[in-house]
Amino acid sequence: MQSELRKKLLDAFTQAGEQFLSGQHLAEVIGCSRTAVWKHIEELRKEGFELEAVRKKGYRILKTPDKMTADEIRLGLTTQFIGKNIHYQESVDSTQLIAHKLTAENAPEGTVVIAEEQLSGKGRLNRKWHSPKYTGIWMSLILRPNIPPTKAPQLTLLTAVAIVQAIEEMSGLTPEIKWPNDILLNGKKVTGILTELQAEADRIHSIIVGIGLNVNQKQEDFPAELHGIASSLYIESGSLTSRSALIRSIFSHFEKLYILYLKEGFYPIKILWEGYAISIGRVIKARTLTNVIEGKALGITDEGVLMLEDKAGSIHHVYSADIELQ
Ligand code: BT5
Repeated sequence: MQSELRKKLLDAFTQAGEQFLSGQHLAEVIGCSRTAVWKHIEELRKEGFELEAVRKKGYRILKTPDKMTADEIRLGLTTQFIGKNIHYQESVDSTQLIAHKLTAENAPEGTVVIAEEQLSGKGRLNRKWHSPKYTGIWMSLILRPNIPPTKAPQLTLLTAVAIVQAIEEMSGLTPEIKWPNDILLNGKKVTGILTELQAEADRIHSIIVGIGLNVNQKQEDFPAELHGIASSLYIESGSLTSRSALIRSIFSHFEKLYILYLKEGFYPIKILWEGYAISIGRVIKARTLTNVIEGKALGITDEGVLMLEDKAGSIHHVYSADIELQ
């Protein structure tokens, strides 16, 4: 976790934009000595920030490194609670495991675990999630909504909408959502979402939403088994995207949707979700843990459950499955 002083310093630079901030002003805002300000500025430089220092004017930030450190993300972040606490590590087994641990230590809602690389990133049903270094966004978000456990899957759908909105904003690409947890570009997967729950029968302790987003990978960065299945924003758009700017965008879209959801329920999210959904109206195959249902996807219920109509005209409610588009 970063220090409070560092947070205040980056908030001050965020508000100042291109304006210079004097050492004296920074010292007052942050509540420390000018020497301490100078030390923090030197630390930012070591992390790869480029700062301009001009006599009698002060400091301003010219360039930020393309890392996803808490500092890098914090500069320009305008959310109230999502991403306000960032736990950053270069290399981890899985950000989900760390998030579970932090949850047990009472980390506040909105805490995020971010890594540059995962050695055993996981998908649903313990599948593997390929998470190479410095190319994608591998993160886990801790939430503590006051909803019954049965509604937890709605947060997967909400997260998908937030990510699609952020990708649209940052890259101009138009992704589609494949129920329940895939985001596709040109039919290939660029994002997977893994929602895990800590709950009692009728009460949620926390929800940990894992997000894996392929950002700057080139084709050759994917292992052979993912060729033809997976893609990245770089492959689809031809340009590199700043991962930290994309994370800030995800945080801000997510927070708006989440606040709306807590206030008004799932219905407004459902309407947005349907606008991006790929499978609605198409014949699909849903593989659940116990069987395979083939039918036309009619849409999702007001609760987020997929509705399939089979050949005989019966309607099936699917709570969790892998979907194959026919
Ligand atoms: C998912 O599972 O799509 C959920 C992925 C969640 C990953 C995040 S990263 C941060 C957090 N920490 C973790 O350890 N996990 C979460 P599922 O629907 O089961 O899809 C898994 C399948 O996607 C694999 O079996 C592969 O076929 C494919 N896959 C693996 N890595 C991929 C990648 N980087 N891009 C696209 N597809 C991938």
